[in-house]
Amino acid sequence: MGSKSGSLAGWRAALIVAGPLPQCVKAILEPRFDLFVLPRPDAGLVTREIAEAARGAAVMGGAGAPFIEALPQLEIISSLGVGYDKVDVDAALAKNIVVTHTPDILNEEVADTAIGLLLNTLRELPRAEAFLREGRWLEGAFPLTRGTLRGRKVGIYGLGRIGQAIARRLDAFGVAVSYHNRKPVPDVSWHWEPTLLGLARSVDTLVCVVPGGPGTEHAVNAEILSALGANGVLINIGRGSTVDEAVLADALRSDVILAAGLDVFEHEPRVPAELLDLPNACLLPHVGSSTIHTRHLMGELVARNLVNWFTEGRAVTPIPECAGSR
Ligand code: NAP
Ligand code: 8YV
Repeated sequence: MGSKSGSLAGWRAALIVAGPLPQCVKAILEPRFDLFVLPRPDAGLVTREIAEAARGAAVMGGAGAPFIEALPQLEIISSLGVGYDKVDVDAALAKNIVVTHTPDILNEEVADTAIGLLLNTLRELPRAEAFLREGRWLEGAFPLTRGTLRGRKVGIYGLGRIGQAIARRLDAFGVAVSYHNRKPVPDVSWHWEPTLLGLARSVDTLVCVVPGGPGTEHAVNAEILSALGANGVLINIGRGSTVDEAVLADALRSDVILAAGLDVFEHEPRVPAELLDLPNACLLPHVGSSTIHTRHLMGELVARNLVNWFTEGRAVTPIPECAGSR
């Protein structure tokens, strides 16, 4: 990445701000840069003026190859979110463009959401609240739930930054935790299973928090779900593409597993009708990090990556594929 000048050297660089980013992104960048604000990172919205001038882009919602290729002056893509499966990294690397993301600052928020989703799924709390609001409590008590966290064995698929924050919370709940990654994490006490199938066979609750992309696509399939067993619970807070949704809907309908809680879907914001119809699926609209507090921190980091690049020639949080870039 060494050939491009990251220095402002007395002129204002032009940047794109694309997508529904937190307000602080524009507020931080506006005094220092000329901004082109776009509703989304879409090649069709790139005018000749933008193409000739834009040297950096703050994006929410990814950056595909056509968008990247429409911007010949681009040096850096600063993406909101820790996951960057919607950024075409190969297209960026081919053009010597640095990609940055927002790791760590959202770990605790997303882990809180995962625990909330797990408890809502097991104890059916959204359904219990709907029962009360519909006035049905006057007719009798809400039924006892089959699901409980008591006595569960939880397997975490993806014990990274967020996975470890989830595991620490589960320790406090007094349940057994183990995990599967491609390699064991040094210096942690949780048991490592070398395969996902081995993990699924040894637990009754699987929490997915792996990145999306080809390495994890539809990894949660019929074999994994049936290994969890009839008391099995699947939680997905990572990426929707990890789970074969059609197979999951079948498994929920035919009691292969007990229940599922999903914050992410393969084709967001579209959610398969088969899942919407199921009472044993607890479904959230990708809200893992969605608080004003955490999105503000993520926005600040998006902006800081751009400011640092154009003032010091170094990104703050490049994705691993770009680590070592200036
Ligand atoms: P991270 O620190 O990179 O952790 C990812 C973990 O997954 C690593 O421990 C990695 O270990 C493991 N992993 C990766 N590929 C794997 C594979 N093919 N098989 C088995 N294990 C694999 O990432 P993070 O910061 O925790 O974030 C994880 C993901 O959560 C993000 O990429 C994003 O997709 C998702 N996310 C969702 C939300 C939400 O709102 N729902 C919010 C934030 C993040 P190895 O490399 O050893 O395999
Ligand atoms: C965001 C996420 O909702 O960080 C991630 O990977 O999935 C979430 O925090 C998303 O990135 C916003 O586009």
